[in-house]
Amino acid sequence: MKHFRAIRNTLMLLMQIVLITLPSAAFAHAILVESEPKAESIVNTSPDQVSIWFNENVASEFKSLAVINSAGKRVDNNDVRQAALDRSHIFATTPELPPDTYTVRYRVMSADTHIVTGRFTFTVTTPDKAELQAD
Ligand SMILES: [Cu+2]
Repeated sequence: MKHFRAIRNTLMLLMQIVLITLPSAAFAHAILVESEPKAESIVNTSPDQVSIWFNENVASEFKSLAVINSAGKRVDNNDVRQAALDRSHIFATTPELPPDTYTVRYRVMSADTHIVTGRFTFTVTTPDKAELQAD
C-alpha cells in the first residue's frame, strides 16, 4: 500500500509540473521585437517598405499593417505580406514618402489565436534637416 501511494504521489507531482509549465509556453502572446524603420526613429530617406518582427511566428490570417501620415491618411500600398521563410516577419510596401511623421498600426494573430495590436511612429525628414538636427 505504501508503495502504491508513493507512485500516486509521484504521478500527481508530474501532472502538476506539466500543468504549471504548459500554459506559459503554449499561450504566450506574440510581442513586437523589431521594426524597420525603427520605432520613434528619424530617417532622411523614404523607406520602400515598413517591416515588423515578432518574437514568434504569427498566423497568416487577420494580419494587417497600415502606415498613416500626420493628416490621418493611409499612405502604404495596402499590400501587407508575411515573409515566406520567416513567419514572424510582416511587411507592407510604401510609395515615396514625403517628410512627415508616420504612424504604423499593426494587428496580428498570435500562435495562441489571440489578436495583438499596436502602433509606433517614425519620421521622414530631408537630408538637410537631418544634418541640422545632428549639429
Ligand atoms: Cu495570448
